[in-house]
Amino acid sequence: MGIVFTRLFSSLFGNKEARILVLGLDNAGKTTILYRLQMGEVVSTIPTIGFNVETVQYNNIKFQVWDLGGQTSIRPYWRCYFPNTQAIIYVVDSSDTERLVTAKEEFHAILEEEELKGAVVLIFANKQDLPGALDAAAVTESLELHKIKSRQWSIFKTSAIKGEGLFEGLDWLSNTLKSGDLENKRKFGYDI
Ligand SMILES: Nc1nc2c(ncn2[C@@H]2O[C@H](COP(=O)(O)OP(=O)(O)OP(=O)(O)O)[C@@H](O)[C@H]2O)c(=O)[nH]1
Ligand SMILES: [Mg+2]
Repeated sequence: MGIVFTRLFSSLFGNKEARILVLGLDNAGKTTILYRLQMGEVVSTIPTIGFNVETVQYNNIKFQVWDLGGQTSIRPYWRCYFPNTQAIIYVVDSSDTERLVTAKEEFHAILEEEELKGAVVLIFANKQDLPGALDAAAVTESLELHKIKSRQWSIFKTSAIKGEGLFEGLDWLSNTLKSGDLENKRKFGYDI
């Protein structure tokens, strides 16, 4: 009863929370993006060993954003964070064309994960400010995004350094998560 009431109350006042994982190869710009979103600033980063977690309030959603280290030796630990995840933000260094194949393989491995099958996916084609950065269409092709089945996804061009594209992506994410809730409400009478 208490939980149902809290859910109804939350949905009435739009006080939703969402757990988001930020994944991608090392050096893609994940930590820079996290702090750009949270503080509106470019922070100087060092490679993440483990994770950073921050809350970002946007569009009536409290995003709990987990930024995980992307180095090869750390990637196997990503799965420890998978349960209860509503969305993945997958960050790609669009100028690192040599590692796009690896980025694609890691991306599709994530999509195969049972625990993430309900998660919506937002792709950031980051570092658009760098010369030679691939545009969204080329990153879409490189990551073989057309192979994604039964899942909501979208790709945005971003520059974490310039602060471009990030909130457009969060807009898409919040709208997508809210419309998912509406569907649940229609089906079950309240958010699940
Ligand atoms: N030019 C440019 N550089 C960026 C951008 N985003 C991040 N960087 C730089 O890329 C480097 C790596 O950024 P991080 O945010 O630490 O990368 P990460 O994905 O968190 O890396 P790991 O923690 O090792 O997984 C830093 O020097 C950032 O300043 C961008 O949009 N444009
Ligand atoms: Mg990092």
